[in-house]
Amino acid sequence: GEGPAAVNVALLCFHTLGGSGVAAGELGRELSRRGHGVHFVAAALPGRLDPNGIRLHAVPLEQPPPVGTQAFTFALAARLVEVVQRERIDVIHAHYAVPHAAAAALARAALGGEAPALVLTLHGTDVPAPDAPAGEIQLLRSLAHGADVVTVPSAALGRTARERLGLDGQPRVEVIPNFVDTSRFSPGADRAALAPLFPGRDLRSVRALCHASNFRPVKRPLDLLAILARVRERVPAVLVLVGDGPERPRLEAEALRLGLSREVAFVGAVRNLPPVLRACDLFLLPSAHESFGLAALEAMSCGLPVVGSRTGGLPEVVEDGATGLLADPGDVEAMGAAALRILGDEPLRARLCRAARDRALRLFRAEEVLVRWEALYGRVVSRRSPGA
Ligand code: GMT
Repeated sequence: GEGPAAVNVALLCFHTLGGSGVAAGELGRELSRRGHGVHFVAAALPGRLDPNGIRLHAVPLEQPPPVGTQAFTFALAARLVEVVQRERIDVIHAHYAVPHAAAAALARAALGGEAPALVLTLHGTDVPAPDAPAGEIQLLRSLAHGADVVTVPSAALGRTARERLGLDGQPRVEVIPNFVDTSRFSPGADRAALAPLFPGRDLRSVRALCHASNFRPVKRPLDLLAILARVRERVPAVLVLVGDGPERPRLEAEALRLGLSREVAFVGAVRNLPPVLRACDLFLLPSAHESFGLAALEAMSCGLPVVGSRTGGLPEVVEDGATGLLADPGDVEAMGAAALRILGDEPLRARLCRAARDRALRLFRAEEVLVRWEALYGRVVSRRSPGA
């Protein structure tokens, strides 16, 4: 049958390492595959994205003083005005309230009656804490209220956003989860990627733990080493750390202090993550908070069980007891014990692996989630141009 009408979407997102950039990039890729017009208006394309069929309208991030980096929002808005007019944009989809919804609001004010619809996806860090400055909260409320629809990747973030941004009527807050390309992130245990990370080491009886993040303090990266140390009291194990960020130097120093340097491999940003995941036995995500936990979903899609924190939206991704084991944030005793339980019981691990993959396929497949984005775009576009 005929698919939904093609739309022209302007995607605003961060291109840096992190879930929101990955989520926006993957959305762009899938929309383009399905015949929609995809226009990123951003400093650069999100890291993992291959530019085929996708347009980047680049906005320089750094400008010398006296303009300064604060002018990025203005430059983004100005570019957006041009792109909307030239490319006949139907929907602006902003990932992150600041600066993207702010730039979209400026552009829409300038465009007046020709302004396209605005979809705002919150990812968590852009929802103000209760003790944030009053002006900031008011500004974020007004930005969120200016969108046609606000989406969140988890019901947990939806509750927080409704409460802190006063979103209790219009616009609607809709939960559309992040998704994963389940054919690329596929299972198939293969130790090959591990050997070069631990040269000269016999890895046959060693269990491998994996973690991927941007190493912000909210990820509680030191807990990874505490969990590894507990596991190693009983089982030979190594830890593979993917990504980069502010806490990495501290983590390296702590690994050295604990005598774990040879057991921990820092692989940095990785373009092709699935082979690294497939080489490991278990994924760790001990964050203080996660509004979703896209890295955990990618691991599950590769058939890895997850040991992590019972916080935010993570329990909506990882089904505690079925696709992994969760504990309170900071409870490294419990997480270490959970990891040992899984690694010491192969039938249990095999059951969790299968259930992890099944859950990714059932609830978070790109194809399933894209249908929901298309329906949402269709709805906001027809509301803007009735009879069109
Ligand atoms: O967690 C980060 O530092 C990255 C951050 C981001 O903004 O890119 O991730 C947030 O958005 C992701 C995509 O929706 C979610 O999977 C992460 O859980 C969320 N991070 C937090 O809530 C801390």
